[in-house]
Amino acid sequence: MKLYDYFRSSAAYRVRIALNLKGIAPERAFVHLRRNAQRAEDYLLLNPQGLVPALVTDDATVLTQSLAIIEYLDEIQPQPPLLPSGPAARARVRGLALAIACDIHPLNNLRVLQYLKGTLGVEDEQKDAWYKYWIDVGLEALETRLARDKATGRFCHGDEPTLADICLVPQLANARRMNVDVAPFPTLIRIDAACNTLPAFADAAPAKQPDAE
Ligand SMILES: N[C@@H](CCC(=O)N[C@@H](CS)C(=O)NCC(=O)O)C(=O)O
Repeated sequence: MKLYDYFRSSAAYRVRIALNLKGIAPERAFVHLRRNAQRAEDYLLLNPQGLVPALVTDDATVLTQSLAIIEYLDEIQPQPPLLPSGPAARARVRGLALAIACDIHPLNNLRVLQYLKGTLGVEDEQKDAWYKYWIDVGLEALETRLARDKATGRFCHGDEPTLADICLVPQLANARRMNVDVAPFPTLIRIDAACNTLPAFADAAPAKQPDAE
């Protein structure tokens, strides 16, 4: 397998955590997003969306979208499972993961920020306010939900890491990098700390990647 990765990409960070949990170590290729390598012709041939991650499987199928890639990994290597058993529990975990992957992360993606600044001409201050606002709104709802639900345990769902934790940890790392105050989210902080005691999470951190700058 070959993973197209970038140390600071939170979507790629999700896939790195899942690969580590599964004990799978693919070949890696690094797509430098700040240098727009995601829009180079050779990468667009692989993923016309011009986004990382992409995973090329052993039979040369190109997979895109971090959550689809993670579910693929979970299917080819079922242990440890990344989704709990039971339809309602699985839907809860997917719901938490999608709240991050669909409703927080895309609003703050590099191309969105570049469009705000480059095309719409907003000031840096306004762009940063946009970034922080959407993270804040999203994390606040997640905090309420996780603090209230009985199903929340050491991790987002019970006492084993799932797809929800795989999405939460990179999103919190992003928030901290952008100096968003995460103190109002104690449950998220607690779960993030629990995840990062596990080598699978800690080793996937941006600073530990070969392309880290
Ligand atoms: N929904 C996609 C999102 C992928 C994505 O947005 N990747 C970002 C990095 S986290 C990217 O490649 N951005 C490049 C750009 O915006 O130009 C997934 O989960 O894989």
